[in-house]
Amino acid sequence: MAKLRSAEERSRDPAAREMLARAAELGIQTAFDRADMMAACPIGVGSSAGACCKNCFMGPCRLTKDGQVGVCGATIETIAARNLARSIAAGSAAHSDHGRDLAFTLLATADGKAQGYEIRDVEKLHAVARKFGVKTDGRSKEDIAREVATLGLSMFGQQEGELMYIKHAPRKQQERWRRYGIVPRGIDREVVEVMHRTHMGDDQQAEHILKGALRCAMGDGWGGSMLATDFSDILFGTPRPRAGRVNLGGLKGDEVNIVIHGHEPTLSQMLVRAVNEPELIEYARSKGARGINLAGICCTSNETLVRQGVPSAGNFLHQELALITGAVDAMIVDVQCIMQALPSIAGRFHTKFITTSPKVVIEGGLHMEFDEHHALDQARVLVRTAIDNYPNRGPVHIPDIAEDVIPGFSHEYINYMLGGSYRASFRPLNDAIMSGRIRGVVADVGCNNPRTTQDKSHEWLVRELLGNDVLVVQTGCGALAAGKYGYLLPEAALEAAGPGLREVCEATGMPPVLHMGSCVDNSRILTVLTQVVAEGGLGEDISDVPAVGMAPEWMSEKALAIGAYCAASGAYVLFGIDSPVGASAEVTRILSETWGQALGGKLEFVTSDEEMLKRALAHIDAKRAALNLPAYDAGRFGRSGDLTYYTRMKESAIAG
Ligand code: NFS
Repeated sequence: MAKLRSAEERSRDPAAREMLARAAELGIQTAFDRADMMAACPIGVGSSAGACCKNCFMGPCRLTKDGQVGVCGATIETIAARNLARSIAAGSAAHSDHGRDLAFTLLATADGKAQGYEIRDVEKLHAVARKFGVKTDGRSKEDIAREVATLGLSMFGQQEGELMYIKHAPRKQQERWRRYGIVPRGIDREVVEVMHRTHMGDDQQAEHILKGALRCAMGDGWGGSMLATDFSDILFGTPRPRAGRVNLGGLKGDEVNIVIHGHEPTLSQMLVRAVNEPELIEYARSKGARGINLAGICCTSNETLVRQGVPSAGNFLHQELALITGAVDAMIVDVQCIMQALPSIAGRFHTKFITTSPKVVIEGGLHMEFDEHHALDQARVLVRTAIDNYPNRGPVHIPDIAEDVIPGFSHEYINYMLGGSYRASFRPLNDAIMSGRIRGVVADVGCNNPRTTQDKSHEWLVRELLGNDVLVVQTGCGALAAGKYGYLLPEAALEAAGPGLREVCEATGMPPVLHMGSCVDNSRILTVLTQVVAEGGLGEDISDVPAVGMAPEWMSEKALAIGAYCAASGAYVLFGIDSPVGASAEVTRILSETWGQALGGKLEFVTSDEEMLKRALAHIDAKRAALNLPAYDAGRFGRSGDLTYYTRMKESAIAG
């Protein structure tokens, strides 16, 4: 029988440990148990133990020895590259399809056909219109939005040329992309081409297969995801810092709890509106509840946390645990990262588990299909369904654990924060990096994975990076992880920050850990890096900047797509857990050396957090040296600054 790990080995989070004990008491299985009981297939998509090809039915072929080939003669290099390419295509498809739906919502909003939606951020609409080459003078916001949305939609079916967003990257990086042949033509075209190229009997040279994968990932990062972020901001507002809370303690014992889980902000934004309507609050009271509490999981949570401060019940591995509290009256899901185990856990309680996307139906769930044309009415029906279910609650167990956070750092806000409205600029950040007060920047992003201790790597790496004077930017479940341990509160994070970083943060008012949004918002990080390059002094393209991306607890194909487009964009990217291409030394080399030479960025898989930190700091220091910047010296700084700013910021956040 498989050995079950202790609660401490399963999660770093005390709230999760408490709920795991509760799950055991109730005899409910979670992903933590299933990960212990189901050993990962050692060859699966690929690992040091071998690789499996199931792209045709002569196999599946299982290659475990050097020089072995599949029935068609496919080598381990081809198989490892093909498997990775297909994962990247799936991840890119998921992000980009999310972008497509937002484009349709924007179009319907412009046409006055999307009930409840409006163009909330006209400034952002104008900024995106300028990027798209759309005229704004003398035109109504609806007119501009209609053209912007139509152009956005056309990027999916574009067959030739270059995706428009590409020309907004640093010039040198664009040239590298053109030389290496990875500029995406159209978002959908690149996904289709990877699927074609990896079909039996097609592309059979590892580097060439991976070039196709990079081109596809570029269509995500500099296409579908970037568009998703831009259009979400236009419709729902560009994030600015606001107070919120993260963890299961955000659920309320005496209110109707509605948990929204998945990725798209479309329905969740309408739910935010509906739960604040006086008639529905009154209706909840009529059922004996004190009010209605909306809480999120995964990236839907990030979307509503950064925009409205809606509490987050936690990251990926909290989805089952939230249900086990018995306090969730309805869990409403849209797309992505939704475990199939949820309906059966919901069935152990009174919880209504509701699927809403036309793309996602889950056996055992109640399907109430969402249609943006009647969004607000549908949101009201969903809220009523949850309220009607409140009186059916049985015993409730909610851990009294949640942490205050201040998320919402869009690149627009960072720009403003550093310079104020009259001289908004990245100059103070560039200067701080150049002087060595800030050693470099790390993006810690990505999932939880039950194969490792939940949040342990995120928490340890964020703490160590801060202590090494590294500014941390975050998105996705990594951001929610950091939030649980206090790193998204400026004052608390400063306690962990090294002297130079602390000095800069105290002087400029910038927190040392910046929560920038959901996983599609990794595109915001590309924009920040582009602006840092444009500001001057830190090289000519993203690969010159002392910056690293990492996903220490990754699990999804979307994470691989992000890793690929960040590497293509010039970033050094480190992934934890294990390597999906470990079966092939040649593919491992291509992702690092070949991509490094051609694009300036690379993708590496490492299994230990210590090694990840070591490589990240070594890369940052090497980039500093290449720019002729002073070597990082922890002892040089830390004697100025103004701590009172943080005392004030915390007080105002608490005052709400
Ligand atoms: Ni990203 Fe968001 Fe989380 Fe991983 Fe899933 S929620 S899109 S894939 S698990 S970070």
